[in-house]
Amino acid sequence: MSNALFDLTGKVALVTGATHGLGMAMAEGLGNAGAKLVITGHSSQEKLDSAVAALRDKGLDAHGYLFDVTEEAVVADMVGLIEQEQGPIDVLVNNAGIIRRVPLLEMELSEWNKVIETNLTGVFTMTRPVARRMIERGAGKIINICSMMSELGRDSVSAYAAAKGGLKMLTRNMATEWARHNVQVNGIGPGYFATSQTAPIRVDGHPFNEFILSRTPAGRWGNPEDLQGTAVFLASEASNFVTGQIVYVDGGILATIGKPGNE
Ligand code: GCO
Repeated sequence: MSNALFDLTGKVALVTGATHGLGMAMAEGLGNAGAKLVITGHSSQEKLDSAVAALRDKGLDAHGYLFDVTEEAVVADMVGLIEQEQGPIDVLVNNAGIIRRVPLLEMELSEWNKVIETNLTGVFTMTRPVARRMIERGAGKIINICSMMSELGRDSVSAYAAAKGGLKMLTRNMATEWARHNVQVNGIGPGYFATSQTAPIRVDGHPFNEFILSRTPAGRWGNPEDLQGTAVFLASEASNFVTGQIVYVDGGILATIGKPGNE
């Protein structure tokens, strides 16, 4: 099979929330496939600059822009600036997100709103100005980073699950409305990955760490690099007739009811 199907040379890929973790790993994978990288952060210019430098140290063409994806007017201006400075955005990866692990009855409304606003509404505000330009050009790839919580519930992550469940359906609706314009919209649903976001529940001896190792047929936490192939596939010509799909990269979690603890 021709590797040209997966070649991103000449493409501009924008990854939100990519100063670390899964976003940065996916950006690196897209860059290794030939894309020019635009990564965003929302709080620290220093972190953003450091992430851009790290990607450049790997020989990748990377550029950083600091803005909050939930601020609609700012996003519209930044998308215009990015396309002016870096070229048309061919691939958008909506990765920016936060989590708050609080039992639902104890969660403040402000915490709920912040999680929904960042993880779900932020995809609405970030994607529309990019999608309008992709539609004008007659082509584009949008990848929304969903979650195990797009399919499963878990104590203490209700707002996150509601947002990621909603993101699954937003992905399908974006796919529905924009397929006729040759804009494919898909999701990636990471399983449990070794990142700063999961660090608190991953420490050796933490009951959740043991639980995930037993609940994951592959018997390990994911490494951020495990997402790169799926990101390249959904960003490339290889997925031109794939849209509205959520690809779960989860080591088999969603395939199984699990096994008794003594096996
Ligand atoms: C949690 C985890 C999960 C993972 C990921 C799974 O608290 O259960 O943080 O939310 O981060 O979203 O797909």
